[in-house]
Amino acid sequence: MATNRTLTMIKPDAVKAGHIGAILNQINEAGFRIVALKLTQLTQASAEQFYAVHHERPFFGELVEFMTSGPIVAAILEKDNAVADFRTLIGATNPAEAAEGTIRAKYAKSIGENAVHGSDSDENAAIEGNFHFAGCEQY
Ligand code: 3AN
Repeated sequence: MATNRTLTMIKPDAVKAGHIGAILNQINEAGFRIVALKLTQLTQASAEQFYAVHHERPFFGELVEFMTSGPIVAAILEKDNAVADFRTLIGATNPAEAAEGTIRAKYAKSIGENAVHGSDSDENAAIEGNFHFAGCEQY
């Protein structure tokens, strides 16, 4: 089940810039099916929990501040090989290194404000999907 799903967030920078529709369209056109979707805002506590793995990194405070700075769109996406294919679609963490045409190359401003999140493993995709969505919200 988890092997064909991934969790994305359209981050506050891209939401503020009005890119929700364009990014969801690119996701759909790449063959992903949206199986859960919401506009929401992370609290300090929920952002710290979501990014707990990065707690010791020097950018942790900045990351939490940015991710709580405005609404985000959270979505669970389904496709064969979803985790790896979605990371290819979004491009490198640093938009300056992201391949042409990728979501980060088109919409991200910097390594910190990089437009979208994509799960990095099947295990984390399942954890992150359940972090944002109750079972009855996942179709
Ligand atoms: P990815 O989102 O590509 O999996 P990670 O897991 O290394 O990248 O980093 C998680 C998030 O932390 C990134 N999406 C980005 O917002 C932020 N981040 C990563 N590296 C830096 C950095 N050097 N400076 C500021 N923020 C960073």
